[in-house]
Amino acid sequence: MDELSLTLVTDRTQTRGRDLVAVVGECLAAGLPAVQLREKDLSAGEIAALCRRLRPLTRDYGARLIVNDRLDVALAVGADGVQRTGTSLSVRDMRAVAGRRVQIGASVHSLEEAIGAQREGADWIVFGPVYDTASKRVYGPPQGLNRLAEVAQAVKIPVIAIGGITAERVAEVLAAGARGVGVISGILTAASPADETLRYIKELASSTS
Ligand code: TZP
Repeated sequence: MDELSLTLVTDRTQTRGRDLVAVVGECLAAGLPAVQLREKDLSAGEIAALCRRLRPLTRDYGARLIVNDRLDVALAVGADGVQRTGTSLSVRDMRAVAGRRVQIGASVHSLEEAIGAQREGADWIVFGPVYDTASKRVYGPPQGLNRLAEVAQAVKIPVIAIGGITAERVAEVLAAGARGVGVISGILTAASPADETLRYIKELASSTS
């Protein structure tokens, strides 16, 4: 499965009290190709500790481990990638530090940011929120499918859509030009995160075939 097609973005406050690593583990067993650890309130040391619990699982299942924001942690734990946020080092600085040892994704919220991230050498873009999402009201109103399509047409690197993406919405998001989707609540809050992962995977497969 295309590694960029489905990224589970973590938020351990949304697991309904279940252990985050256990939840991620069952999603990986169901075929999840990528997980981005995004626990913004944790220290670098705590993020590294969580990564070290996730790394063997992602290796066993052949999935990618991406660390949100912290390039230092990504390098220390041998993660596959880092996801740049608006307050992180620039993509250019990250590349200067890491070279090709990790891939670099950039979270963007506008066409200009998307083009800038590509220019600086990002490997992929995460664009959103596409739909209204309780997980990220802080980024204001949803961007919508038209803006997503605009961004996807303007850059050559893959665009991952995020924000309010349910399994039912996968087809229209891919039709707008996204290479894949990033999901928090759609999977983490489900009664069975593994079953929900499978639903996304089936939707992705039928939308790309
Ligand atoms: N970036 C833009 S929206 C978002 C992030 C991290 C949150 C997505 O969460 P959900 O629950 O999948 O809508």
